[in-house]
Amino acid sequence: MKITNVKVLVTCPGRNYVLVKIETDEGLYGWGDATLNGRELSVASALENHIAPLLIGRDPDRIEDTWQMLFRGTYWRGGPVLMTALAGVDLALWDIKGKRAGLPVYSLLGGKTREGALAYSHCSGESFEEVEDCIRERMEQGFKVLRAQVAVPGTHGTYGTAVKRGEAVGSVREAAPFVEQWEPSLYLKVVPPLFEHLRSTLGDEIALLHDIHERLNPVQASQLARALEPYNLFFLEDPLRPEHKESFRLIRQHTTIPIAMGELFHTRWDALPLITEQLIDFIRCDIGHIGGLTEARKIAAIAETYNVQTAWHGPGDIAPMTHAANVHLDMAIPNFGVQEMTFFPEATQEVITGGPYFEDGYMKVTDAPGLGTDVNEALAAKYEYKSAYLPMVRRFDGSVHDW
Ligand code: KDG
Ligand code: MG
Repeated sequence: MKITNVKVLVTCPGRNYVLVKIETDEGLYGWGDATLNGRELSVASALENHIAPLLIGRDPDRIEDTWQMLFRGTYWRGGPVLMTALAGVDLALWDIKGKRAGLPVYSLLGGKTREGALAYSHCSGESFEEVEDCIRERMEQGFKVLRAQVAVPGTHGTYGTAVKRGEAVGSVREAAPFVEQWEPSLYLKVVPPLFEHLRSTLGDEIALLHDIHERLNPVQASQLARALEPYNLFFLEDPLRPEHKESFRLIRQHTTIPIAMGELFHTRWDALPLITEQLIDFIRCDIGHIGGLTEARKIAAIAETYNVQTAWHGPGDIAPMTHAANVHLDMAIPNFGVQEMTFFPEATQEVITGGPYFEDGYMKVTDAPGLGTDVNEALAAKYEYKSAYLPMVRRFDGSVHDW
């Protein structure tokens, strides 16, 4: 079998997605996701202009060799754009391999170790009561784990709390970046009382977690982690920027709260020191930004060795193919922890069909061969790309802060 064509499709059924279709001379094709929120066209260009020509004529069965060729063989390696492009190719090749074998990808990865992947969704609000109401609703839907974020009083646009403006978490704004406000001292004051409220009203049964989104410095993150200890968090996510791996030691020295990290990592070497030094409890790389399943399964194996569990990134700004890859891997590995999930809007589900589904607190995949997703290309073509940016963050004094 040979690769005959690589099609890159940029579509915006609600938000922008970059989809990769790899076609073969035997009529089999596979779909991958190469979406990088706010930088979609850079990845599409890398794929179309630089990567696709290298794939034509190759055997799609040789996933590892293709991965090595695109990562090591091209000299310029790593970074969000190239690793997202590589993930798009990688997922499409795993999809083809599964279809060719007539097996779901989890079966190619070693077969099921569990019946479903424990899932979490997001709850947020302008007040503690709004967050609580959202959690109660989600618990009725069957969720056993939930992320809780609350607006920081005195600021506008707190990360993860845009429900009032009708926007999904991390959603993009057209034309120019929306500027959010951020002050660490105000944030540090509001988060512990949020969890005190949630535990006193909801009890201990529901597992709760919180995303700092890499906005604190090491001492602030340690202070927050300590303050949150009484509330039995499932994990505290992304306390520091990925550049400051050595600072995770400080957090560990001050608290036993479980720590999760990784959505901004691009290779296994980014994740390595945190895993081998056991500075985190959950590795949560984005399979769509670290080169796909081929790299993620290696990271999972390294993590298994060091007693670290997985919690792959699962936001709405990666397409259902990556969510499918998440769950196929979750089903197969022994050290799965939890899976972040998204309910995609109808328009997205009409364009990208199939993918994992939610059932009583767990994500599941069907036994369809490959990743189990497909694309309605005619419909996708009707949703043209829209220029869009992630928000930016500024402090009260006007200076830029990490978003
Ligand atoms: O594009 C950025 C989003 O994917 C990110 O903000 C979402 O932090 C996130 C999460 O944990 O889902
Ligand atoms: Mg996050």
